[in-house]
Amino acid sequence: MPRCLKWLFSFSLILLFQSATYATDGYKLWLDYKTISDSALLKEYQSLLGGIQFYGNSETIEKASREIQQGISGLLGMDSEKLNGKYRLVIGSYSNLPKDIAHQFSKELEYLNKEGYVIKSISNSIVITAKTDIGVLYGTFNFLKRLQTQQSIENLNITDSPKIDIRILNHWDNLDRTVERGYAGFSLWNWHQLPEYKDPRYEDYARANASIGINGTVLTNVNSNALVLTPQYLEKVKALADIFRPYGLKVYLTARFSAPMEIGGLKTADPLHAEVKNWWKNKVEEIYTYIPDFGGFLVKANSEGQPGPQNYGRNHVDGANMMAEALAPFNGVVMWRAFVYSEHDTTDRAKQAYNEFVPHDGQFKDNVIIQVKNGPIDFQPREPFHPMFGAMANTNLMIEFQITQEYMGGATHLVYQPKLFEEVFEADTYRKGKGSTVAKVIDGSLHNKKITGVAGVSNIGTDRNWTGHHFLQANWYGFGRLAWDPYLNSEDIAKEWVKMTFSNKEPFVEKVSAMMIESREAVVNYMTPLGLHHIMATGHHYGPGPWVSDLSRPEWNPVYYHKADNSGVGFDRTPSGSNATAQYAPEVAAMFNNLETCPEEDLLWFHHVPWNYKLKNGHTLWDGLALKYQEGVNEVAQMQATWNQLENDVDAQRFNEVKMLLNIQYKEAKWWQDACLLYFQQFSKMELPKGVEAPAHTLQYYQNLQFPYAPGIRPQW
Ligand code: GCV
Repeated sequence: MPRCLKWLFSFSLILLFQSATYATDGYKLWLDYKTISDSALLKEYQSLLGGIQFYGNSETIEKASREIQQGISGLLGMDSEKLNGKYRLVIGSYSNLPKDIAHQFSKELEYLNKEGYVIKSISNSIVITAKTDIGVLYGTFNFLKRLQTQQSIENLNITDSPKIDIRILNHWDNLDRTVERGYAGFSLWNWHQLPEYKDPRYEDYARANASIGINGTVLTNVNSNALVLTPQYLEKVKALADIFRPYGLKVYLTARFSAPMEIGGLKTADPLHAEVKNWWKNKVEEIYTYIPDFGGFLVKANSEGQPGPQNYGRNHVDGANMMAEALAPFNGVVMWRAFVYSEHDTTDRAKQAYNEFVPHDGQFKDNVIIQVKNGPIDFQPREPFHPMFGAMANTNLMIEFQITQEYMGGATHLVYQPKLFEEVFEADTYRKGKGSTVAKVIDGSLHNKKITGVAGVSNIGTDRNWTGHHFLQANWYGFGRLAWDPYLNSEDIAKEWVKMTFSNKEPFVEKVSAMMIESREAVVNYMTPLGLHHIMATGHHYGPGPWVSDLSRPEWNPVYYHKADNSGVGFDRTPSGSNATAQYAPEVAAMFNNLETCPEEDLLWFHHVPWNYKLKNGHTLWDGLALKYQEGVNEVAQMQATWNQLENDVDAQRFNEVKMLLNIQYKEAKWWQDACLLYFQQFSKMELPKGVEAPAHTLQYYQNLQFPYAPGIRPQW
């Protein structure tokens, strides 16, 4: 077929694809390259962009080329072949570019790491280049983002490199396709039909991740199943890895510690046993025959019933290092989780991870990275930062966020989590004096770490819009952006996402991003204000359950965390209580210990406070608590009002879906307020202050509510 016909054909296909699948169901995420509606800007871009020249022939370059053609055809409403503006786009890695162009970039490239890129205007060209093809792909997405967010494309001089090595999603997906704490349908991975049936969605998933710089994915649940390590499943994993590879997305698996016994026929999984070591060595070798760039293992050991080295009288170092040794020859890593707590430790669950891990600082191998949740309990709407951050100067350590909303209303509640991620990154550990932020711990700069990482528990499933709620796509997006650069501003990210996903219209962007930013504090206020935590109902964690006190393990009961009684409420973690504050740097401990300096948002996390204690605004604790709940409910009402004003700016489908979900969120915020205030009122014995709505039902009514089929429940609990 003559070249021009070929192009016409492929251009028509792109348009056909766009119109056939153009729907507002959210499937296209932030990569919906709708034609720019501002005609002046459209003309300007058309006059600036000339032809596109790609250099290189890897699969990754092919993806970048397809992306730019699709993006430009969509955004500019014309065949990218027909562009004849001022600047040609020259795209390729340094080693593939023509020498006369490449040499102009040698300086910039010196400052890039292997995934970074440069976008620069030179005479009549805009050049996107990098050390690697993956860097080129990231640069291509960034260039398209400039068009999507309607920024200037003249005089460009952009260099950017990720600040963190491993930027990874953790899927808590089971082999039967259920998803632990998943609220967006089933697992994307159709294990039954893999490896032959390759759902096109796998590629769409990889492409979306690449567009925000995510470079790894753990396919399986940390509550793991050894079967995924058998040849039958490794073939399936290989099929996924092959699809993901051109997008720079490495595959990792969860490794069940007892696998040598369960699938290997050994009598023990003792990490110091020669046969066990050998089994893992062989298993790892086998995995690399299927997936030559396999990333490594994520391990939950001796936590919530998962097997681990302690079953054999060994410790975390023994377990992690044994796996690390097997992976080292292939440059694989072990991400070993620090989410451990025991019912036999009667002190304070918040202290246990630090106690188990920090004494082993410096003993883990170089390819082990300890994965630590952002706070010391468990992904609450707000937690102080985990005391392990900055406390292990000689151990690689990564942070784990939970993008899926186990403790924040599942996929029903609009909560913009990058605000939470940002708050954690900005927290000051004081481990090397003022300014020792969590971001510096995590990007490795505080203690000069060898490997760095950020993990996010995925909120993705088979729902057509991927995340169950259109706005929760922003949490996937924002996670990726902050994993790339933990110093970014969450509000800027929100605006960027709104522009790419909905509209560039100024009032719309302002209103919607403000609503997103507000949403994080709203959920804290209507669920767990002033430092309350873990008062969610049992098992599914859906809805309030501050009264729960009958579970077998003390630290599974909400009463363990709020300790409400007639004298007050809150967990005393100061030296007069559990002394968990001693695990922080002295400056931080002193701040938390002192009622005067402890941030009120963390008050009940660290102190047991009398009901009539005076808050900084002059209210008693009881009044302040009640008013915070009301504030949370009012904030959701405000979110509803904002959204309802925007009906004409959003397509009907997404408008209505979000509207319905906000209505549920309001109802549930009110439920949280009523149930919690009625419960705590039994102890405070004080009237609700003026401005707080009376509860709709009795406490007993709320206590009797049952949700046996709430989604995301952990099957074995
Ligand atoms: C995957 C919490 C959740 C569990 C989860 C666990 C973990 O306890 O409720 O579902 O298990 O955290 O992070 O391992």
